[in-house]
Formats: sequence, structure tokens, C-alpha cells
Amino acid sequence: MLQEQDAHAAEMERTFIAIKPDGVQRGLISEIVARFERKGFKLVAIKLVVPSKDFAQKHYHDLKERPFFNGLCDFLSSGPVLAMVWEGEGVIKYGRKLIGATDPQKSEPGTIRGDLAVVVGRNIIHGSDGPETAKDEIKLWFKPEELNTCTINSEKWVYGAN
Ligand code: IDP
Ligand code: MG
Repeated sequence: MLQEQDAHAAEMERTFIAIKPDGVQRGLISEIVARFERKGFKLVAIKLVVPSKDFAQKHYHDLKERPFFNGLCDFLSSGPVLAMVWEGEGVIKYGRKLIGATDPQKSEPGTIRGDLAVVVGRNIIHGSDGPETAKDEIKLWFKPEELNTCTINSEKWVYGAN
């Protein structure tokens, strides 16, 4: 049983997910949070923040050469963003699956962007694209003490270890 638990702990990962100002303004918070929650992922941190433009530029630093960078950072800092950390086995990759392709026109129906967004500049949600970015983004948006370390009882029902 201990081995099972250790294996489970080793597989655990965390990702940074944010509902951008368009998703917040459109009243899509509960719809989006519900999809991650119902899947069985664990909510580790959540807060509503209005990032400064400087902060938005830090968050999207990888894209600074792209023509849409300035508009993107203006947009991210234009209103409240729901910043979250979700935990679970495979949550980084599967979170991206739940979100769908960057361009909502190419996102499958059933995904968040496929179901709830129409254009790439207003695609309502951000999700880390890999383990390194997840680590960096969680560190940028949250202080360590904002991350919940409580055990959630439903985990044994999601993973089977108990
Ligand atoms: P991702 O959000 O799916 O990871 P990225 O390529 O990292 O996509 O781009 C970050 C964000 O920049 C996108 O979510 C979208 O809001 C915006 N973006 C990406 N490509 C374009 C574009 O061609 N025009 C306008 N905005 C774009
Ligand atoms: Mg990205």
C-alpha cells in the first residue's frame, strides 16, 4: 500500500491555469472550474487578480517577439484574471487537452475553447505548456504559502490508493 502511495505521489504534478479577462467578464468562471474539478483534479490555489502590464509581459515573456505581444499584454492586464493551480496525475498535458487548441476555430467541440470561444485573441483561458513553464508560472503568480497542502479525501476515490 505504501508503494502504491509513493508511486501516486511521484506522478503528481501541478499546472498553472488562468481564466483571462474575457472569460471572467463573460461569467464563465464556474463553467471552467467545474470541468477541472469534475475530472478529479485538485484545486491547490485560486485568486482573482488584475495583473499590471509589466506582470503580463513577464507571464508572456516567451512571446515578446510576436506581433500580437503588446495587445496580448494590454488585454491580460485589462481586468480581473482568475489565477489557479491545479494538481493531479498528468494535469499539465491533460489540462491543455481540456482547454483545446490555441485558436478556438481549431479547438475540438467538447474542449473549453471549442465550446466557449470563437477567436484566438479572446480564447478565455491560459494553461502551462510543460513542466518547466508550469513551475515558473506557479512561482510568478503565487507565493508558496498560497498553495494548499491539505489532503483531499476524494483522492483515494480518484486514484484508487488508500
Ligand atoms: P496558448 O495560450 O494556447 O499556450 P500561445 O501560443 O502560448 O498559446 O499564445 C498565448 C496567447 O497569445 C494565446 O492564448 C492567445 O490569446 C494569444 N495569441 C496566440 N496567437 C495569436 C495570434 O495569432 N493573434 C492574436 N493572439 C494570439
Ligand atoms: Mg502558451
